[in-house]
Amino acid sequence: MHYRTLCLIKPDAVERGLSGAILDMIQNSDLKIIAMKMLRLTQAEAEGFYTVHKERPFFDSLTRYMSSGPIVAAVLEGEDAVARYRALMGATNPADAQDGTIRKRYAVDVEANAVHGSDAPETASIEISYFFSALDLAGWPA
Ligand code: IDP
Ligand code: MG
Repeated sequence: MHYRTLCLIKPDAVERGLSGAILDMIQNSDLKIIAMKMLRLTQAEAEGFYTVHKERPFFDSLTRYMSSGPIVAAVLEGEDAVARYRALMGATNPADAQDGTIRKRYAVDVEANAVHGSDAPETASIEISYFFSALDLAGWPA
């Protein structure tokens, strides 16, 4: 199936100047970038994005970190884009991530782990619409 997924380059990676290298890895894996922007979330906006994690002990720290500086948001498209981008990102904890993955290469720790990727096609479409309007994606066939 042809899917879209949401990619976020998180504040730790943007701050270290890794956006270009990460986007390069994405494009080299045949995922197409069909929309992209740089922005900074408020903590309330980060809480809205990560609402599924609101009962987790790391929620406050996570949302403070995600609002601590600019991020890059991008919509990726391709065959099995959701699963393929998850594989390219690697495990949540970089200590468990495989060689050649974005997190193995660039994550600092389990929280500041460089990138976000949607975990299923259904969550991908909700997450994409958190950052992008229909008009932002209008140039591409659905
Ligand atoms: P994912 O980003 O690989 O999908 P999730 O379990 O959905 O991982 O967690 C969302 C984000 O919350 C992670 O990417 C990471 O930034 C943070 N996080 C997850 N587990 C922990 C933890 O145990 N301590 C601190 N932060 C965590
Ligand atoms: Mg997740």
